[in-house]
Amino acid sequence: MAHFGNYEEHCRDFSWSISERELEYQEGRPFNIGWHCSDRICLQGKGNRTALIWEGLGDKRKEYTYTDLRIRSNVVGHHLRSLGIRAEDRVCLFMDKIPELYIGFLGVLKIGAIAQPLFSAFGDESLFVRLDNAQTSAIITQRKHVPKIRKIIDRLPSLKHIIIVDHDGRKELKERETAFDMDSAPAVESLDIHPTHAESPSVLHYTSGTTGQPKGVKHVHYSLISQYLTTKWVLDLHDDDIYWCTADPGWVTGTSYGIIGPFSMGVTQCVMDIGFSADAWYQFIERHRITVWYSAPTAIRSLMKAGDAVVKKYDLSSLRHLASVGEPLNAEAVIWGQKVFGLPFHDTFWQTETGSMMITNYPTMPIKPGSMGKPFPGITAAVLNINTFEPMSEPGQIGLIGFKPGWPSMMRTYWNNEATYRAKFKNGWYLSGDRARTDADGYWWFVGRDDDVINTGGHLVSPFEVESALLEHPAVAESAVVSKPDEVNMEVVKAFVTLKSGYQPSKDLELEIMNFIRKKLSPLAMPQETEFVDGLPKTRSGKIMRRILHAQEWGEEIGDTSTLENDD
Ligand code: 6R9
Repeated sequence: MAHFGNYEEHCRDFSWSISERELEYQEGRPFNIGWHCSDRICLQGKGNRTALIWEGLGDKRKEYTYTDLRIRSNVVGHHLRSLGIRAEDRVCLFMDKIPELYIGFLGVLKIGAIAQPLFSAFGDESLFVRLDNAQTSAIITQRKHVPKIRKIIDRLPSLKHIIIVDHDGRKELKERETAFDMDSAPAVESLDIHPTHAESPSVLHYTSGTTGQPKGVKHVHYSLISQYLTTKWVLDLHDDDIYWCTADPGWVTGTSYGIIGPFSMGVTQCVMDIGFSADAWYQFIERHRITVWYSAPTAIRSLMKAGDAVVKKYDLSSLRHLASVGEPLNAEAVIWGQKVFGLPFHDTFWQTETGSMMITNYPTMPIKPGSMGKPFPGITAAVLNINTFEPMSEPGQIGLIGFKPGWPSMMRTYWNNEATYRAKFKNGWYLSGDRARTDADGYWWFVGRDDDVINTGGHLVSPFEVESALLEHPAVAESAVVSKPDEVNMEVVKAFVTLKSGYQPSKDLELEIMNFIRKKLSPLAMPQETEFVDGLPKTRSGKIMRRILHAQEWGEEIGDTSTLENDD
């Protein structure tokens, strides 16, 4: 039976104390996510249960029980302490989806340090701005990523330790680099868990904005109260479930629901560190008898593209509950799920800043394909007037998605950027930066973003960050970056570029620029198309009007151009 019952009844009777009670939280007492996700599960007598099943390239496979999770995260915590890492120091996790990432995350939290996960495909510049902003003390990484760190280390005086988890002795270690093998280090049976409290910082996740550098979203240990209950009620995890979250812990879905949620409930989860292919994914579900699957629209669209015949090659009968997050989930994708798996995908809407699901579909509530569902019990959501920030009670009106502050996993600030954090609140509401409408039945429908941030395959890309990186290319004079439509990723990055004198547009130059951005930032931020232009549309004050270029790419009305520079 589903953990979640009738939506209206849950809303009526709701209090976060439901979650606090189940997690035995007591105000003023120590509360630590790392402990809750490992030691507590063992104390419940579930130490022998499999916590993590991992598969990597070349048929590599590893398994960890909850006892292993407890001991190995102790090992990581102990090692970090021996290096001098203290509570609230930032420790970056810069790894592919390997066990050290999942277990290291818990180890960092156990000693009260702040976990800063970063997507391992980030290039040196993306890495630099985030490590510099956070004044990170240590980075845990793999051999293959060390060259990127070596490139920027001279500019990062705070970064004292580069901890390499798979050092094989073939290359020499340089200054500040040390080798650490999590699996073979001596077991640490008991570790003094740092007495973090509800409001102690836990995780620092970087997210993209329209202007300026990426923002470090600061979360606290109390976030577990939201993450646990949403995992239980929305993902409906039960003791015997085998769960698969396809997200990378470099992004918030991969930590909130790829580490914290499932481990705090003591279920078995699977991780696949192999690139995408429909066959590989279905095989993975079949092999591990996966029951609950949390994925993203881009992946689902790719599976749809691969066709229904591939699905039939595999026994996917273990699946019982499917969910999705990251971008709008098309109605067709929901219906396709029903057709080929006999199960619809349950869309969930939330953000790095919200820390946990906000508007979602529940196992027991009828789905309207294309709708994000309804606010989680205890969450007060409203469609706000774009100018007055007043809630609009009439269904059908489009406005800003606003949430009443105060849910447990709400971000506590943007790191070193309190002003930008404050600007997210208007008229007593937290503004998500997205637009939506509701219908007469109280279901929410996503309309679009309210800013220029590009959502490519569920990953947010800052146009500003790409523009800044483009300017560092010797041929580029000016640039403007917008999204353009794409069948699978919904949006991809498109760059408009003016060249410095002496440079000519060419296919080679376009490829060179693409590669330049891929290496510096990441494959996600790489422009899929670069258009060389003579000039960019600008306001009279000299600001590039991305809106005009965006409209052009999407075939939309351009709208008000009265502030345009060359338009008197
Ligand atoms: C969890 C996560 C947040 C932004 C958000 C919105 C978009 C997320 C969505 C969705 C439509 C959904 N988004 N879920 N749009 N329907 N179900 O993705 O966090 O990386 O911070 O992105 O993603 O635009 O504001 P994050």
